[in-house]
Amino acid sequence: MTTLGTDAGALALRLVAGERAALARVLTRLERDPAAIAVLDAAIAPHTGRAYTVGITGAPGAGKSTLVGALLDEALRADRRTAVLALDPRSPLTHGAILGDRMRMESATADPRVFVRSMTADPHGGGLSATTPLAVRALDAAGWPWILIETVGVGQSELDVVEAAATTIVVLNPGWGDEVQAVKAGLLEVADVFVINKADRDGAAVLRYDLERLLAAGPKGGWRVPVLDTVASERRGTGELWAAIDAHRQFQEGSGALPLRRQRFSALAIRALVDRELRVRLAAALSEPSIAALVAAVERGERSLPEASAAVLSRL
Ligand SMILES: Nc1nc2c(ncn2[C@@H]2O[C@H](COP(=O)(O)OP(=O)(O)OP(=O)(O)O)[C@@H](O)[C@H]2O)c(=O)[nH]1
Ligand SMILES: [Mg+2]
Repeated sequence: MTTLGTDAGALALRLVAGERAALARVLTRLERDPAAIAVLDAAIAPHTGRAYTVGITGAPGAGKSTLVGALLDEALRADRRTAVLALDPRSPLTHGAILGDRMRMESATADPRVFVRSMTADPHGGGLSATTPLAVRALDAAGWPWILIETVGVGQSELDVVEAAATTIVVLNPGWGDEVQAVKAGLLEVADVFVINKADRDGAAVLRYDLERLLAAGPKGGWRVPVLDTVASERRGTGELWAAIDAHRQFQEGSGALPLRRQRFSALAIRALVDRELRVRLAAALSEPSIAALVAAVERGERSLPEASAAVLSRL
């Protein structure tokens, strides 16, 4: 334990000093080595709080990765150091996310002013809710001023940390009017900026009309949510998207909303870690030999279900 702690602590110091290889190793350990998380995050904690996080979410295939690639090109032109976390909570067995994402962001990834990292849900479940905020904090402590977080799906989990990014971009495509209706409450709650990507296709105007009608209900906390058209595959509209991100940041800095966003992020991060720990403990409790006797007692009608559940809970 001591060796592990010293080792992880030294690694975190190298990360804070800006060593790229140390950052990559820390991210890998946050993903795969639960025993190192406490030491790593404790070493990182004093150096967090400077980065600005931008969540980019939307359905599979909406063009999020292509859009992020285009944003990176734009960032390089503006000499803006930017890190990307590409999250795929879907099973790696059914989806070739990582290779594809690398290719879509390829033009920028060779530049030292850019850092791209993909994370895929482990096939044993648990998702990425607990790991993501730890990874964001590591990137922050490593000195990346802009962190773009790409993830699939909108409003699917109350633990979705992307929805607590300082600015959240929801990416939609022409022809998705029905989907917009179906999830509109969740969309409106989450989106600080709407992007209609693939605006080269038919139906962009209809979708814009639908979105603007939803948004007509009023500005969100004083912020008027913009609806932008992009053609990410042709690098069109991404300069305007950075401008919208900057405008939202300025708005929040002026209105004092930013500290609340940061608090929401931390609260969700704590919940996600607790949630994961509870799952681990529950699985352990349920695999204890004594559980068989408890189940048998329920089967025989000698214990009620709430009694049995209370007995399991008492072991967590
Ligand atoms: N016509 C058109 N195609 C686009 C545009 N942007 C992206 N695409 C294409 O849409 C497909 C999906 O793009 P991705 O960037 O992988 O989409 P994604 O949302 O990251 O997908 P997942 O990560 O799998 O959910 C690719 O074939 C892109 O080339 C666009 O603006 N117009
Ligand atoms: Mg993608």
